[in-house]
Amino acid sequence: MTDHPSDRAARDHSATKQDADTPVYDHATGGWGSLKGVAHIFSEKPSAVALKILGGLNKPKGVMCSSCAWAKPADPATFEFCENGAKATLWELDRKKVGAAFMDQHSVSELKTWHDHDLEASGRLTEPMRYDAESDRYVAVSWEEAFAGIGRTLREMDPKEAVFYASGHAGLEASFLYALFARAMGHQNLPQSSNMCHETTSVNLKSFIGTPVGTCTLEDFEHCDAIFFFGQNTGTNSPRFLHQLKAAVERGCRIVTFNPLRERGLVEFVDPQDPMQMVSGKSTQISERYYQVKPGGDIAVLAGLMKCVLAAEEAAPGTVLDHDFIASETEGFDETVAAVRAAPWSEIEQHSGLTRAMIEEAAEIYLSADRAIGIYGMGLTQHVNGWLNLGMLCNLLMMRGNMGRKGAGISPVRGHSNVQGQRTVGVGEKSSHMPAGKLRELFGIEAPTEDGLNAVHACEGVLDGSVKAMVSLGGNLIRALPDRQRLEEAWPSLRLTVHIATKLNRSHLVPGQESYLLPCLGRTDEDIQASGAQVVTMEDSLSHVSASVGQATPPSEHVLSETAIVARMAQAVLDPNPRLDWEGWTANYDRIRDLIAACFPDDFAGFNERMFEPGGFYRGNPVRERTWQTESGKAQFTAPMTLSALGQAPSAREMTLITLRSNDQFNTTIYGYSDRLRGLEGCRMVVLMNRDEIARLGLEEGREVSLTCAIEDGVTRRVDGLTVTAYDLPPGCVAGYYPELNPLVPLAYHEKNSATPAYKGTPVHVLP
Ligand SMILES: Nc1nc2c(c(=O)[nH]1)N[C@H]1C(S)=C(S)[C@@H](COP(=O)(O)OP(=O)(O)OC[C@H]3O[C@@H](n4cnc5c(=O)[nH]c(N)nc54)[C@H](O)[C@@H]3O)O[C@H]1N2
Ligand SMILES: Nc1nc2c(c(=O)[nH]1)N[C@H]1C(S)=C(S)[C@@H](COP(=O)(O)OP(=O)(O)OC[C@H]3O[C@@H](n4cnc5c(=O)[nH]c(N)nc54)[C@H](O)[C@@H]3O)O[C@H]1N2
Ligand SMILES: [Mo]
Repeated sequence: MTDHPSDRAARDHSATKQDADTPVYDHATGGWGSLKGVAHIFSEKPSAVALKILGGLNKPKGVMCSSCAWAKPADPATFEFCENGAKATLWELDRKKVGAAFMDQHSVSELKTWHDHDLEASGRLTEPMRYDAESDRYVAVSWEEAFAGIGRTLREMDPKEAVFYASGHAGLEASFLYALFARAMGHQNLPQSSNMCHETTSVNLKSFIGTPVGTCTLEDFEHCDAIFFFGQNTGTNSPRFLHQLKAAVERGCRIVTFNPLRERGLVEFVDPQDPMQMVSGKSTQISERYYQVKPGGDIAVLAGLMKCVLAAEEAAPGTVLDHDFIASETEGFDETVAAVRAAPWSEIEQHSGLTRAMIEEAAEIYLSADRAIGIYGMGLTQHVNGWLNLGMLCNLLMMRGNMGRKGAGISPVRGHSNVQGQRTVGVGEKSSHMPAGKLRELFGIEAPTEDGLNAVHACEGVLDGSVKAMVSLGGNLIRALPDRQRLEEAWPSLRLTVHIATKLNRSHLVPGQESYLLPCLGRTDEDIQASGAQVVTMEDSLSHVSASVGQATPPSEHVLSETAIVARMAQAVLDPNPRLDWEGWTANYDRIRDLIAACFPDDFAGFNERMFEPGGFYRGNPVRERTWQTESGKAQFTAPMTLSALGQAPSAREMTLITLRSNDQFNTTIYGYSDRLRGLEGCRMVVLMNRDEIARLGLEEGREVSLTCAIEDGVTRRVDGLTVTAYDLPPGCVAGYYPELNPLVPLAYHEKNSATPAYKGTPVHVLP
């Protein structure tokens, strides 16, 4: 894709304001900067309701923050929210309105030239609308007409031609009905945002240790002696976690981080709720050691660490490995050890970009810890060999029995606030995601037996014409997916597109032949149904389920809850079935929670009674009892068959592209143009690389360049107009922002087992 109009708008938004020198933000994360960071979101003074909602955020009887999925402590701080949580909350409480009057003034073609920031900043969607091709505008439609139209068109097609996408926002109630609706209709094409995110986790952790989710709870962070961090940017993406990390450091826990960028949050932190730190400016150093690994270099790092553990065991036999654990709980240890021993240090150094001495130093910290936790994020999952990243991290932990005991385990940090929970209640393309027996028993539904489409496969279906309808429960698929240009071209041939959304985004501007924009309540909004005020529930990264109580007046009387919209769509599409009481369920969400408990009794027994427990109720995890729900019934060691997580080794002319989130965005929602914690301001159309690489490529700072994808498959993938910016990165790689650079990532370039796009390791050329 060449210069995209919306990206041009981003570039022109303001001149690049880089420091003359390599940008650095040398202040700690948190502190006064985090308070100032929220200020630009306020166009006006926050209302009393907004302040009340912020004060109750992530506390029992409050709103559960719609920003990240980090856990809600049972004994919350005075302010249990962060800078980005405040931004997300205020962004949703926007009093500006986008309805038919707004659309009358702006054609869809015009809106397409707007930047993502300006689209969402226009305000909350306030009435249902339908795209009118003749006037190229969204026009008002009644809810009755909208549901009748959707029902008619979906009934006309083969159910398997429809795809129901869910971004991880909606509560468990709407999500469960959505998953049920799809299966009652006769398909399980239920891709979810996790397909672009932690699907690597869901698929591969399940096969290694028998659980698709992390094994730790907040209590474990009070008992661990060491934490190993791989590719997760806490300071921006889950800032509340910094409180547990600070407490851990203060009691002597040692933290080691591997990340190509020196992300400030993992370097140091000033707790905005600690008056002494705020006044003195004194910070807590978070990582004792910080290693700037090359992208895709973590398998090599982990192989190096494992070699050090083996060497220590040789030096003091019987004292280092947890022989009992390995013998009784695991399989595959000997093959794995053989492969690790065979991996030469020279190759480990080459792939990781770190020296043997550095890895040995990190290993000493691992060996000093009786209890260790492994943390990771997109830096491990969004690679072609992401599966092996995870396998190797499990290996390292399991060598010393760091699974299934207090203060130990593996903890993927999830993204969307309910992304994990949606999967727990059946939003997923596999038959195993929803028990067929229960569907039969409870509703008399015969669920499809063949698996449906995940995000990548659904897109392939849009490209080849086999997918004909795309319904989106939140999200911004066209911006979030790889290969944007190809998808934008194919999307308009869809017969039906339906968006259930709070705010206008770019995906809404690529309508199918028949297209509806359906405004829904956000999490902060009061949700009144026939039986009274309702609550919705969500599951956090540590598998705790909490209720969220909306409190703001909805943006208009024409906005429906996500639960109501899903239920009414289902009614419009499905033949009447007395056991599917869509109206009764919408009237009282307690009844939906009873159904969830009936369908998933192990996870949700007593759901309605437990959802207000401080900190949420724990779903449990079999690994904590050392029960391994794998095929063999044992935990699996994984032999490294390669030392690189990249799909292809970059040639000398190629650079590995990392796509990043700034501190001023939530996925495709761009709050502003500041990446404060990285010292970058004003412009998102940048390509970051280190000074030596800039010189090696014959470039200079401030120069505009293009990036092209180096994978040759007959498609040209290109982004122009990127300003070269010096940044402290390892050699051989460049970084830039998601979603601006998504046109460079091929749809087919994804993690092997789960099809998670390789957004952190795409080979590119830099063109002057
Ligand atoms: N404010 C804010 N919060 C968010 C989001 C947001 O956009 N904004 N998004 C939410 C969502 S959906 C998600 S999934 C999470 C994402 O949160 P994270 O998992 O933190 O994801 P990213 O910021 O994409 O990348 C994480 C880190 O990986 C590093 N990295 C890149 N490649 C490699 C590699 O090969 N190895 C290693 N070790 N590190 C690497 C990057 O430098 C970056 O620091 O955050 C959630 N929270
Ligand atoms: N290059 C690159 N691409 C990536 C990534 C990356 O690291 N690099 N990360 C990937 C990841 S981890 C993820 S999770 C995906 C995210 O992909 P998505 O989940 O599809 O995208 P979001 O940007 O989170 O969706 C934002 C939109 O959601 C709607 N919305 C907000 N709140 C609500 C609500 O309460 N209800 C409803 N119905 N709608 C709401 C608004 O209309 C808003 O415009 O992107 C992926 N894409
Ligand atoms: Mo995500």
